[in-house]
Amino acid sequence: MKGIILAGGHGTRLYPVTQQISKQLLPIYDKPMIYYPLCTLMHAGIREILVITTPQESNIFKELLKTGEQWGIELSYATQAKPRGIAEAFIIGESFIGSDSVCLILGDNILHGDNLSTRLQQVKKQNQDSTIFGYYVSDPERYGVIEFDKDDKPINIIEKPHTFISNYAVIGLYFYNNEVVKIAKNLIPSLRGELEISDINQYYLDQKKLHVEKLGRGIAWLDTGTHKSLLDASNFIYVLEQRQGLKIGSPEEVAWRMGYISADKLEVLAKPQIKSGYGKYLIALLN
Ligand code: TTP
Repeated sequence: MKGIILAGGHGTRLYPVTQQISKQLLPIYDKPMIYYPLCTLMHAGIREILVITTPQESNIFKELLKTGEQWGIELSYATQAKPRGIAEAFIIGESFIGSDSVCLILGDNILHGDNLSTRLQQVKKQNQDSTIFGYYVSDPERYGVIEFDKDDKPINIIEKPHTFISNYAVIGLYFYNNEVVKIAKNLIPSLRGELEISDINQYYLDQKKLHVEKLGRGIAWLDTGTHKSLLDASNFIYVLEQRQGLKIGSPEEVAWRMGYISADKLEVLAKPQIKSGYGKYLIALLN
């Protein structure tokens, strides 16, 4: 299975902060935002990952994340000229995906929780035609919301519903079989001119091939699109890291724990980062 991180977009809801810099390069407490979705894919056991950015910022991402070899993974890069929709990721990534299945994560989605790694690995292993995740929220009217029948099967996905459908919002993490490339190529742009990921989900739903995993209480899903949610996400990571003394979203640590890199390699990665405390943390893991 291949992985894609979609990290383009305008970030207009974060202006003026994102006028000159990509949202996904901003810090979430002590790490660049893109580290978090990257770690989610690594936790799922996905090691071949395409990072899609704006053309202007491509080099900064390349300098930050490099080839991925340092973390035992393989990173490639592509650009999206304009934010023409999330589903365009599968067209841009067509040759990268090849004949594989693919997992897409949005560059501004942060997921954290007990057992998440195991659950994602299971989803990958189950190899369903498609799997999306429904996250229980208090304000479903802000999201794409999944309606379930009495047997808990998804029957509808409604964007920003005016009346109550359910509390389960669709998050920015999607697993699809290889058919997704063909589906994306046949999409017609929506009224706002975007290739909509919701149209892809609707296609799988119509074919009765959409599987929904519900994420409940022990999982945090944070998106970071506004000033408030950006600060909330930083505070969340800060509080957890302080309390436990464990880091969230460290690719070095995930790589080491997943067995992608050796202890010696972790030490090498830690050394230049000692001054910020990040490197000290990595060294302490080894002791
Ligand atoms: P959005 O929140 O839809 O867009 P945005 O982040 O550019 O923000 P704003 O609404 O403030 O202008 O995107 C969610 C994520 O998906 C984000 O990480 C950017 C990414 N994205 C793309 O890379 N390309 C796209 O065409 C779209 C629609 C989103």
